[in-house]
Amino acid sequence: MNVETMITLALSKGRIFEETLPLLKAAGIEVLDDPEKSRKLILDTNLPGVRVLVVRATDVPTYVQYGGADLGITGKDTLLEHGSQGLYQPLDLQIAKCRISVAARADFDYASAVKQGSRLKVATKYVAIARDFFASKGVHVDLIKLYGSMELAPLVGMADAIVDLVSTGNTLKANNLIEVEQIMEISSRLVVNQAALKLKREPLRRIIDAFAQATAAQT
Ligand code: PRT
Ligand code: MG
Repeated sequence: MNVETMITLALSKGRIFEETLPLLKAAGIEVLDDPEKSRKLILDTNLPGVRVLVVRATDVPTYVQYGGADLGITGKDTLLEHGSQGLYQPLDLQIAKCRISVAARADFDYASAVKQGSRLKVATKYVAIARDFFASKGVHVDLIKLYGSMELAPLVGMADAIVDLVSTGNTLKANNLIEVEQIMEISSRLVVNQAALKLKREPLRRIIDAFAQATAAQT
């Protein structure tokens, strides 16, 4: 199989990979390796013309944008934060659902601070989303960029609040934080390289259509 006809799909390990497996199955594709067990970064499938790249969640749009992959699956959070330039986004797959929210310590009166026009210290890895959100509310914020474990920042007095993804709410609860405001609902999107869509139209259409049908059947 040469590169011109090979279809390459970029996925991240963990929840997106797991929740994508049923969609792939609907398209007749089975991944032959388990990324949690294998160290391989290129996974074979039952179809000789389809392979899966295992990349960091935040790198999926980049691989697709630059043609390292023909298509990929990525959270709306990642697309908003890191940009979606040049990506065709045909489908909301309704997987890896969560919301992006503001959370604060129980003893911090977020509503009053906002009402009084206080300047808030907010820790997050989503600085672009947070900046837009607070700007739209007219709230002044000092943003502190973190790369993970945002929940810690209010606990050690480094921030008044965080902006982070929430699904069950268990992580917030375990760290004595309260979800004080929801910013938006998040789910994962199919993203496709524009040039690949022209050059490999038929095989990509088949996959996009199968994903669309499987998604519609789920909702
Ligand atoms: O983990 P890593 O640093 O390698 O990368 P990543 O965090 O970017 O990837 P991953 O696989 O954790 O998340 C990929 C995508 O899954 C995200 O971009 C979201 O679109 C989506 N998603 C859905 C989530 C969650 N639900 C989620 N709950 N991503 C992360 N979380 C985290 C959240 O950040 C928090 O720490 O889970 C914790 C909260 O979960 P609850 O259930 O305790 O509320
Ligand atoms: Mg994670």
